[in-house]
Amino acid sequence: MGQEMSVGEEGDASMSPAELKDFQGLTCFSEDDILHWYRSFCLKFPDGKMGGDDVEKLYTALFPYGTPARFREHVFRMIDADHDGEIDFREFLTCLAVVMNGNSEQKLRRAFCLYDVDGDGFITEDELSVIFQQMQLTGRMVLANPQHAQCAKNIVGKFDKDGDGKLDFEEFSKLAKTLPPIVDTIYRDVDQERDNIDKTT
Ligand SMILES: [Ca+2]
Ligand SMILES: [Ca+2]
Ligand SMILES: [Ca+2]
Repeated sequence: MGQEMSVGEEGDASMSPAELKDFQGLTCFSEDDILHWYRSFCLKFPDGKMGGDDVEKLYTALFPYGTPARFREHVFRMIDADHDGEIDFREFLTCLAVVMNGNSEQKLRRAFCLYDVDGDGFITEDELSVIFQQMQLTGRMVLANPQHAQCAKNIVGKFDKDGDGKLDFEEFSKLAKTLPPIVDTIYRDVDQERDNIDKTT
């Protein structure tokens, strides 16, 4: 266990060789990269969790052109995979991996979480409408039809194949294939500014 490092009292935040391997499998980062991120994470966040202010910095890195506060809680959902309200190293690293070199399936899953506001596994018209509205506030997505509610209704109507009035992941995938900006806009600025992430962590 030569590589083992421990963060505060949180036993689950220590990095064993098995975890290192696990992270490698999860992220495709090299061992050196993971240990590099881990060291800076431990240094910055000795208790193994990112608090509110720290997450704020992460947002600034991810979205250098600024995001309204209300949009941030949606981005937080993309990162906080276990929904406990905090970002641990695993969540930080997997998010970083998806943002930096994730495949389209991974990006799609994160995007689904962003749109699925209440986390029930389905995207409703209301959820779609809320995100459209807030994306437009950030200047991220300019919809041909500025009526968010109507646009959301049209989209759900078109892609809701099983007729339950909402989009599951499979239906959302079809939507994203037809309308790539639905997912691309979330990551666009990130791709351009990924170097900033390193500077703030
Ligand atoms: Ca969490
Ligand atoms: Ca939902
Ligand atoms: Ca459906």
